Amino acid sequence: MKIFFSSLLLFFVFSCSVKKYEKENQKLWYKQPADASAIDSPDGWHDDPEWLKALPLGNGSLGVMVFGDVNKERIQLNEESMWSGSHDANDNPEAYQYQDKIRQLLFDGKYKEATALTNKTQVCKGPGSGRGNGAKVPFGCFQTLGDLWIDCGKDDAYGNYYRELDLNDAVVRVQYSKNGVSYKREIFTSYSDQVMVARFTADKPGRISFTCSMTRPERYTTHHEGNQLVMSGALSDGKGGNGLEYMARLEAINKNGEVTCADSVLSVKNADEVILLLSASTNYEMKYPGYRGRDYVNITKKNIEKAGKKKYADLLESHIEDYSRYFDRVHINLGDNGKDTIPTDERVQLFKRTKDDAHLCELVFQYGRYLLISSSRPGTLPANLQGIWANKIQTPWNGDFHTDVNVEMNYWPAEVTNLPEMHLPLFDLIASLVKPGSQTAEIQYHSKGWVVHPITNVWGYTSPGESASWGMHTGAAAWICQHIGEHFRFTNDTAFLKRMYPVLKGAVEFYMNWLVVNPQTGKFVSGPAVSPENTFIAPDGSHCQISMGPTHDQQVIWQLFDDFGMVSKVLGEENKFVDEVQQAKDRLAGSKIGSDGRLMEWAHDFTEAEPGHRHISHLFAVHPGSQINPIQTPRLAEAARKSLEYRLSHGGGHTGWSAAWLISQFARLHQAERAKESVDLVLTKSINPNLFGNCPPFQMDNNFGTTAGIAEMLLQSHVKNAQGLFIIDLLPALPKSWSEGSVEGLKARGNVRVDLSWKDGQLNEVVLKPSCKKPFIVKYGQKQKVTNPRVEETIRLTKADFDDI
Ligand code: FUC
Repeated sequence: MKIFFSSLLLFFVFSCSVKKYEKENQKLWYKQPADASAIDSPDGWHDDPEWLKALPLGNGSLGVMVFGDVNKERIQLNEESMWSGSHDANDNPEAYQYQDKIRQLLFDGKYKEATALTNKTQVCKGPGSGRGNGAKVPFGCFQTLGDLWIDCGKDDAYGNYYRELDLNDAVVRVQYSKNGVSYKREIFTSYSDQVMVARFTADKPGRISFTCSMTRPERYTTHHEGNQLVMSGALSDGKGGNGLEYMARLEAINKNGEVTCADSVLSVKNADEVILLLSASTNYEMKYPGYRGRDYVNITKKNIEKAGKKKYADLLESHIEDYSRYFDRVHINLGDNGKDTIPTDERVQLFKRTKDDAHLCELVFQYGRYLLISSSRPGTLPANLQGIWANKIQTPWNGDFHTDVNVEMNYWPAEVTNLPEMHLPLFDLIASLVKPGSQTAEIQYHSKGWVVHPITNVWGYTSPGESASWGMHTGAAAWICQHIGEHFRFTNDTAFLKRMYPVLKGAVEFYMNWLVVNPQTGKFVSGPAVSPENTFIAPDGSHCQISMGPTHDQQVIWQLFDDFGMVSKVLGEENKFVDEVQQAKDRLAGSKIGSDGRLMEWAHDFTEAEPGHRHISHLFAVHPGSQINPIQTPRLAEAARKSLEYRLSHGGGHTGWSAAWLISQFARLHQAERAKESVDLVLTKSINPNLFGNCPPFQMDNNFGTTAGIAEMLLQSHVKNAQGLFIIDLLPALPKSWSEGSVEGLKARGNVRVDLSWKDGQLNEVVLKPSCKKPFIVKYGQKQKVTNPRVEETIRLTKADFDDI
């Protein structure tokens, strides 16, 4: 109990002393360290429990996991472009000649033969992603950079232990006492200075002594350059040679005491205070076809040199300034019930029993925003399956960019939770796929434009996957391009649109060539294609995946064509091609309702082989699309609701990302309690002690999906009325358990900032700050109000304003 009160005391001392402003307490905190002496499992797919207690920091490209251990500290290191592998020619020139044959088999209902022929002739050439184990094949794998070890050399007893990650300033703090001395550590990764900074202090002089070393499971050497420790090496190119080159550089700045650096060890003796600076880089460049060229050695030198000239206080200040200008945009209160007095790992366990902790929901909401700011910055790579954090050589699914829900989910919170800048790396990735994707379109499909399938990497992989059952997701390019329209709808940024128009047009060109007419219906259908990773039972009882016109493809291609029409109009692009695309859109086979009232996943009312399947791709049009919604398409929305309930009643939502997607789905269908139950499902089934999400294994998309889902419960704006005005829907899915609360700084489409507060489950007040004069609709319940804002005007409405309508 004494330890508890003292760490509680420390907790309050800390929170009072450091933070610039006192808004919400948004900390992950613990009473014990993650055990740095635990050995990671060599099995890439096996999670390491102690690593999942460590605390993540990131500046978009440099990611670290701080264990906070006392006698021997481990800081596990990542650099976003640490990828084995290399660009490779995986497109299959044999594919094209079989496509019409496969289509005919499918129109004739011969699904078994068609699936077999697709598997034989349409998949990529070569090993593809190595079935998710691509570390040693050209596809490659996102890998750990290595570990920084800080060894005090003795295993002394310690007390008063406390560690935290403060989301308000993105700093990890560790505190403990040992031999009558109180020690503190502060660690952060600075975007403005491009270094990790770790400060070690004690309340008595000359007490800081430790040795630093850097290691990696393979392919590394360390040496010293003057007083700097350097780790470097080259990864496998997947073709038997050396590929990417990398470097990490460490320097210690001491107050009194002595620092020496020899061979592979940096030693500190009897210092009053020590600041460690670490920089890392690789020779990766997102430039097709070589993807190399960055002067990584000098980058590490320059970053350390520059940071080394700054005072610690200035390093910390510029970091907090840079970080909080994004993070502070949104504040949320879901009816705090004071449970933040319990260490985070304990309250996660408690939540499994009680499912009653509004503050944990607030924390997880903000954590998703924190992780996006930490893993996706202008100029960096986008967040991958693990954000930018991985401690393995073989990361699950290669830590790649899966485009059949996962990378999209990573960016669902970006706009609505007011982090549009964090969305930009995704557009760099999409634009970088145009060249290799045009190759794939030409070689595999003899088509103009560009295409990507369900997986891509940092080497421009755009070919199908190595198995048709998941690899033939031809809707992927259309799905990922939806983000272009979304970014514009939230920002009104026409310069961005101009830049991305050729990218969008290229994808449209591919689908205009890819679509064929279904001889039975006269409608345009996509195929041969899969409904991502799902299997149906064909009339002959065989388990198949390939069909013509799976609902998902029809929906994402509709969205792409609709967005192309909208964007062309905004940019004044009027021409024959634009008209043809709109005609094609109207001729696409649409979503249908099956005999049991559910939305059909395939063009035919097939039985699913796995009724509780994790993917719900045929509900794209409910979320993140907008074509199906309770306002304009109530029948389809009801069918979608039935599909969700059916999935859940058969064990659906069993992966973290799948449960997170359910939050947004139910919110879009105005099913408040079901949406909240899905939040609970994520928090009880798919969360680790450090609040990292689980697929399992560890996977970050559900962190982002949960943040986006909670925002969808409080605010929506994806539907337009008949005059094309966005309908800003207030509290569309507010659960009873969040009866009182507020949220500030969310964004609605049309670039409108929205602050909301509610009491007894009813709207208290909404404050809308539009950034332009465009009128929009504000909806609360069934009541709608048209607004004609003047620029920069603030519009305040209360429940009474809607009661009067
Ligand atoms: C898809 C999902 C899996 C996992 C992987 C990264 O294959 O079906 O659950 O999330 O992506």
